[in-house]
Amino acid sequence: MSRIAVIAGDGIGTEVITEARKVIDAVAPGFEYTEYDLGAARYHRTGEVLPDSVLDELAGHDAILLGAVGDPTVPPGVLERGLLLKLRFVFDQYVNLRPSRLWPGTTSPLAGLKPGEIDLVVVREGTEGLYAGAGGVLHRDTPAEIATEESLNTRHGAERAIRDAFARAANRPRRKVTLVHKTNVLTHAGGLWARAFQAVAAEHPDIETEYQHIDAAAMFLVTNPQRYDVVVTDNLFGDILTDIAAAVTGGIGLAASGCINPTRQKPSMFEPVHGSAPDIAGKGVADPVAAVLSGAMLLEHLGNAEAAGRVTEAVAAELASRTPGATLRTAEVGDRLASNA
Ligand code: GGG
Repeated sequence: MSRIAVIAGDGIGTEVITEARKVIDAVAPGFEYTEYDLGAARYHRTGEVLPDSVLDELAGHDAILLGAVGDPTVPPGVLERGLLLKLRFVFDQYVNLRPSRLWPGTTSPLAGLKPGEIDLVVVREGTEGLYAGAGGVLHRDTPAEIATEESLNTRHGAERAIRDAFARAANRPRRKVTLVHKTNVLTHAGGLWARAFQAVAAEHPDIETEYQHIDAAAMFLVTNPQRYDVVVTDNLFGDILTDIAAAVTGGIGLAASGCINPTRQKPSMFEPVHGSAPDIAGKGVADPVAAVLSGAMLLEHLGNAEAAGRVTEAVAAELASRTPGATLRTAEVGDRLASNA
C-alpha cells in the first residue's frame, strides 16, 4: 500500500487538495495518507517552518501531495524557501515537470488555436540556478545597500535534467527537445548548459533539437506555442515559461506539476503550479483541476497509469462541459470529477 504525505499548505491549497484527494480516492482507494500541518498557520503558532523531525517522516513516504505555499502575513521567502524549495532540495527533486496542453472545451487567448494544438512539457531544473539561495546583502537599509543573487549551475545538475528531457522526448510522437537559456549574455551558466545539451544530444541522433534564448521562447510561447514538444531549461526560466504556457492553455487553474526525483530513492512531490491565491482563499471558488491533474501525475508516478488515465479523461470531460465565464464551485467540480473518473 502506498503511503502519501499530504501538505495542503496555505490559502486555496487546503481547498484544492481536499478535491484532489477525493478524486484519487475514487480511482485508487486504499492509499495511506498522513496530513502534515505546515505553512503559515504553523509558523505563526510555533515559529516552525519545516522541522527536521517532519522531514525525516516525509522521507518515509512514497510521494507527497502539496497544495500551495505562501501567505501575505509571513515575510516573503520564509515559507517559499523554508518549506517549498527546501522540500525540493532535500528530496533532490531535480525534474520539475510541467505539462501544458490545450484541452477540448478550453479557450486559449490565442486566436484560432484548436484543442490539442498545444501539447508540450517543460522540464524545469528544480534544485539549482537562481533558486539555490546563494548570495547576500551588504549595508542593509543604508543608501549603500548591495544585494547579490547568484545562479548555481553544475554540469551534473544541468546534464541530469537534460537527460530526463531527452528520455521523455523519446517516448513522445514528435521527439523534439528545445533548450531555453540566454547563452549570449549569461555566458558562464549558458555555456555550461549548452555544452551539457550538446553532449546529451549527441547520444540521441534520432531526436530533433533546437536552442532558443529565453526572451525569444517567451515570445514564441504566445505567438507559436505549437512549435514546442519538450522544453528543458533552468529553474527561474522554467518557472516563468510555465506560467506563460499555463496562460495560453486556459489558465493557471489547470496547470499541474511534479517535482520528481527520478532515482526514486527519495519521495517525489506533486503540486499545482499555482500558489495560495489569498484573494480567493476561503471562498470555495478555486479551480481544483490543477491539483487533481497533479494527483493524476502522482498516480502515474506510483505506477497506476490506468487510474491516472481515468482522472485525465474525467478532467477532459469536465473542461469540455464548462460554460465560458460561469462561476465554478471547488467542491462541486471535485464531486463531478470523483464520480466521473
Ligand atoms: N503550488 C505551488 C506553490 O505554492 N507555488 C508558490 C511558489 O512560490 N512557487 C515557486 C516555485 O514554484 O518555484
